[in-house]
Amino acid sequence: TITDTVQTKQSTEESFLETFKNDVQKGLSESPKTLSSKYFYDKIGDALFVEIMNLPEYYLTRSEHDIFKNKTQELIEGFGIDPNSYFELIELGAGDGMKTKELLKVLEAQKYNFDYVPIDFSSNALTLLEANLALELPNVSVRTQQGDYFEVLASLKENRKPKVILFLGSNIGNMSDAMAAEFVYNLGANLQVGDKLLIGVDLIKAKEIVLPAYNDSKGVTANFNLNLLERINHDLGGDFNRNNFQHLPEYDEDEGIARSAIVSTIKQKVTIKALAQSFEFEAGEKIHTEISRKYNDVLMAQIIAKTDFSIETKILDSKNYFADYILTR
Ligand code: AVI
Repeated sequence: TITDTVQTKQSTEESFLETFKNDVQKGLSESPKTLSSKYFYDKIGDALFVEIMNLPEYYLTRSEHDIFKNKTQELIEGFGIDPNSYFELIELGAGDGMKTKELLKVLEAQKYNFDYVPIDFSSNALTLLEANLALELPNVSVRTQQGDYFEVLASLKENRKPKVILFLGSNIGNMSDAMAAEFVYNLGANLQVGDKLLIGVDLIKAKEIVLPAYNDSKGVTANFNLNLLERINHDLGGDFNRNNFQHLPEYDEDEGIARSAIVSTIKQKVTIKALAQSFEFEAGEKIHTEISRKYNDVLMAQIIAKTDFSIETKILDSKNYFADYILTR
């Protein structure tokens, strides 16, 4: 019933807020202070991330789009799917589907027999994507799935259809290597032997290229990072004054990790009503917010070795900035 739906939505929001509250409490009590980048993505954060993807400095999206547009046949061969039998093309965190549309177009033209199954936590994103695909690729069969990736995959496992999973955009790079291995292992636990997983990753490269992607000249990335403070103000009754904080991006080329922090520019105290607690900041003190790992073959092999997948092939964009690894379960 509608009442059930409304109540489920309310309790989902309540439990989300409860987790957010606990994570903020824990993160700001640690030394060094931390806040998770997963909380960047409220309505404003989503919009800022779309803006980031269109920035001249943010090469990641364009590079992977280049692969999907110009190496489509290699992708399809990498999937090793039988042109005559049905499969499910599942995308984790579908977004606007710009890159995937390039693949869908070719699969359709070559008469592959498949359903496109985008999974997203945001039902809003799925509704927009579905409407757009109905216009642009009306012959592709789309079955949107709202919810948690693992819950949806677990429910799809029962149909025993061959599957190709897409996890694009170097989203895996926002996890530590240990978390990434656990994440990929858990994907495998929800798949069958022979299923494919495509993981898109940004590659380790010079600081002159990577750092500007996280420190754009228009300051959109700074807004994206600092919006987390506004979110705490809005959702948890904080009194952060964002003028007293600054975005601080770093990139260590040897390690291959871009890190973002928020720095307190003065000595100050911030109170969060929902926690009934205040937090002291020294001038120059950092809150760590995000890692964006960059990869190479060795790092990828180390992560995949901890899972039930093996690396099938790797497809690069024309500048060798970005790689789509295709794995077999
Ligand atoms: C979503 N994720 C892969 C982005 C990245 O590049 O790490 C998030 C982002 N953070 C700052 N700019 C973009």
